[in-house]
Amino acid sequence: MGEGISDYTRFCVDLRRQMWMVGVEEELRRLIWQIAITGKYISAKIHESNRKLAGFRNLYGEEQLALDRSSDEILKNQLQYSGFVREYASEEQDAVVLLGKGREKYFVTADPLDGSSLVDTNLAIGTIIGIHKESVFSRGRDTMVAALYITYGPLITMVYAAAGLGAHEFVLNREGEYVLSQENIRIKDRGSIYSPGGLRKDLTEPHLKYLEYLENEGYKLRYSGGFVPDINQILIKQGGVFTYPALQKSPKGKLRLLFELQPMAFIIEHAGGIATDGREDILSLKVEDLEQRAPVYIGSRFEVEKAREFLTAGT
Ligand code: AFP
Repeated sequence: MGEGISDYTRFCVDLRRQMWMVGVEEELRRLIWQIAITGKYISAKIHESNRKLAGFRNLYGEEQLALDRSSDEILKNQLQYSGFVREYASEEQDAVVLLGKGREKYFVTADPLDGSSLVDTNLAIGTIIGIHKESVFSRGRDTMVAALYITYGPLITMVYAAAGLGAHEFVLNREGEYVLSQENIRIKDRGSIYSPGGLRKDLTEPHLKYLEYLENEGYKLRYSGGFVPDINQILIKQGGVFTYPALQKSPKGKLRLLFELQPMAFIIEHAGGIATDGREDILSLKVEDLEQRAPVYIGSRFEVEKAREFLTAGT
């Protein structure tokens, strides 16, 4: 957006206007806006939730909170009537859901409420969305056209990136509008925080050596157990690294490639950062099935490349 726009004017720029100004094409603008708006309804569910278990388990055998399922329902219903979505894949659904008549433009992936196990602790949690122009069973770099996440914290914020058009943050104001707070967010090549997932006892030797390196370099540990706020912190503090690595007993780590890693990798890359599984770019990994997990190193270029050095030393 033009430099001449005053801060006050900039702050009043709402989501739809900003997407038009940076050049997001119309149908994608309307879809991103419709998804972002569900943040208001999911937030309302969070406020009325009593963390009751829904008595169901998801594809991964994890107990689902009523909140997980209601957040998924809110998203699915909104997308069903958007007119732009052909298929919907969600962490809370056992299979891809056909939403349209087969001619709609987009495929949407969702982790409707990531970190929901934190809801009773009042820590920030989030919604993660990937938007694809063709079947998701391919490489994210070939299929993704946009991604967004919503953070439910002291403020409700939304970050989106659309192919080639940067990464931008909005705050939901009292009137229920998303207004621009940061445009064209850029991550520094080297940061000062690290967000290390996984239990120490389960970590591999090369990864332990990498963590020791970061600690000796004086990186500050910042880890909440919520992927969305932990990634958001690296984006908004403009640097650092989040990792959930290969574990001794789980070489693919914990986080889901389609629902969690691809959207965040898309956004972080649009902010000048990188995301790998320790060796290969996350967006270069082929999605074979919905359950697929991958190790992840995501954030500033220096820290992620340094991880690759430790993990490939001697190979
Ligand atoms: P839940 O959705 O079950 O709370 O898991 C959250 C998550 O998938 C991701 O948001 C975190 O980064 C990661 O798990 C935390 O895992 P640990 O609890 O093993 O640290």
